[in-house]
Amino acid sequence: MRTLVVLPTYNEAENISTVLRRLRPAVPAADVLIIDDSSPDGTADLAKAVGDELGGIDVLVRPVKEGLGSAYRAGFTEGMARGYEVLVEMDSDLSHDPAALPSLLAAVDEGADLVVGSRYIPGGSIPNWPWHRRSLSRNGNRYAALMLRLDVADSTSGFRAYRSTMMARIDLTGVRANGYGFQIEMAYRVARLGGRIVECPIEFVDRQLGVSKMSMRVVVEALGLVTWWGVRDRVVRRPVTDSA
Ligand SMILES: Nc1nc2c(ncn2[C@@H]2O[C@H](COP(=O)(O)OP(=O)(O)O)[C@@H](O)[C@H]2O)c(=O)[nH]1
Ligand SMILES: [Mg+2]
Repeated sequence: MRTLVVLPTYNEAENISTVLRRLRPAVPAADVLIIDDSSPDGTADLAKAVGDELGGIDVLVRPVKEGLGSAYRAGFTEGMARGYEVLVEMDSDLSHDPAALPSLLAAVDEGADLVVGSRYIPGGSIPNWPWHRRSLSRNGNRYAALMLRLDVADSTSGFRAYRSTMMARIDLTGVRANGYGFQIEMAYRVARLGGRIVECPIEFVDRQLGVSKMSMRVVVEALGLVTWWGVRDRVVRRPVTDSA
């Protein structure tokens, strides 16, 4: 299946070259689209240079930093316009190991509409997270699953593969969340559309270089949206369409 790996970057100059060099042998047939929000550290130029060397790598530069969800929406829209059958998302900081991609893609091949690389199923792990970080993520995921009646152990994971025909049924312009909530919202929308969601165990390695762009604000955004959707689904009982 024709596959596009979408990589969002903001100040990942220390990581992007290694990510691309590990991605290429892991999935030789896949193309790559980097969505860079004019990183001041020159990530885009570096990515272009490595892309020219390795081939099959495009860089889309956006003028201002607009957030992770917005970067993915732009990448997925472009990927669908170009006719890819599978759209992959992963972080560009080496937290997600490109070597895990073939197992995610195999699950799409076997019929999944969305494959989530999961830290919270047997075989999944986060070797170096302190207990408070683990607990926030684990409990946030439990809360989302309960509120949204979502049978996904790790709906905040950003390591995924989508079948394009499913992505095409999602109204991306209506997707509201931008941080961790973006991942939850996308899984929620796929589930509401009756899509088949499969989880595949991954090891999530904390970034070694550069800094995280996520903040408490994106956690609050996710909690607020999940609570609103959960309450709305119980009180209003709207018919299943793709709107959230
Ligand atoms: N294009 C773009 N990429 C972003 C933005 N915010 C984060 N990213 C990228 O999204 C990925 C995940 O972000 P990161 O800061 O590592 O989040 P964390 O792993 O949850 O701490 C990384 O590849 C970032 O470079 C943004 O506003 N625009
Ligand atoms: Mg990260």
